Amino acid sequence: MPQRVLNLLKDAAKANLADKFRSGNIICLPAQGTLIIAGDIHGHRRNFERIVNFASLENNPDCHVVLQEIIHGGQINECGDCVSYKLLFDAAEYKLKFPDRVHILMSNHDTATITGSEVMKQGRKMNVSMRAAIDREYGLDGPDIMLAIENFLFSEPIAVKCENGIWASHSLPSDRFLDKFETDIFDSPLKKEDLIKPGSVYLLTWGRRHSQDTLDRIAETLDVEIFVLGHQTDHGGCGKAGDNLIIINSEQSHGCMIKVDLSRHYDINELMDAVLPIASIQ
Ligand SMILES: [Mn+2]
Repeated sequence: MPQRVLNLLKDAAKANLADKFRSGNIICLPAQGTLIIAGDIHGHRRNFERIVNFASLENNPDCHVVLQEIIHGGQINECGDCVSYKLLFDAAEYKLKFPDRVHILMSNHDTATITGSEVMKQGRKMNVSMRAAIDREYGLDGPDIMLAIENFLFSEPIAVKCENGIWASHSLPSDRFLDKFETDIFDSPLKKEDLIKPGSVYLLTWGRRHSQDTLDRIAETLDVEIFVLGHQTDHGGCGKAGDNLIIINSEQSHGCMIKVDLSRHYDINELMDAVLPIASIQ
């Protein structure tokens, strides 16, 4: 059993790096097909399954799915610890099944796991909790499983850029760190220190509450029209958080996703109309 999981994570990490749409650490999608963007999942298995069913990638050869922040939340074991790694394994399998069309973005819970820094969710120390659950399930193999999880997370791309001007990432640098943000993280191999404050992957995945001025400056730098981010839960399932920013969240019963036609341009209101409540899917 541990060997199966170790191989799965190793192969899925290779698939992350070998994704044919990956350029540096960005997934660049052409003006063709559809893209489903999900927000934070946080162990919400039912929503993950609904997104997978809706995308039906076996029947839709031009469809891509973007997932993010799979871990930390959802089911717990008999000791009350977080077993969201099981959903991460399922997401890794999904990646392997459709290696060039499933794209799993690096989130701040991922960076915290990779760097071993603590991250709280609803008052719980999530890294401690998930590690305890892994040790309970895998015993002496626990540290190897944990290392394979970290390697998988570290292989993830950090953004998706579409030819139609839409950009998806977990977040963007916040106003006061914008001047410290270095865009070479999009092109160069990532280093662990990029994930530690004030490294630029840290800033990209942890930033919140962006002013319109910041959004406009980043949009110009990255040549982007509309940002679709996760990470912020204060908009419910979805919300407009700027003239060019939509936040989506997929971790609750009222969670949402966005279905984008990659062959056309959108204004922000048209893209808001492309938001779908996940609960509407069987
Ligand atoms: Mn987050």
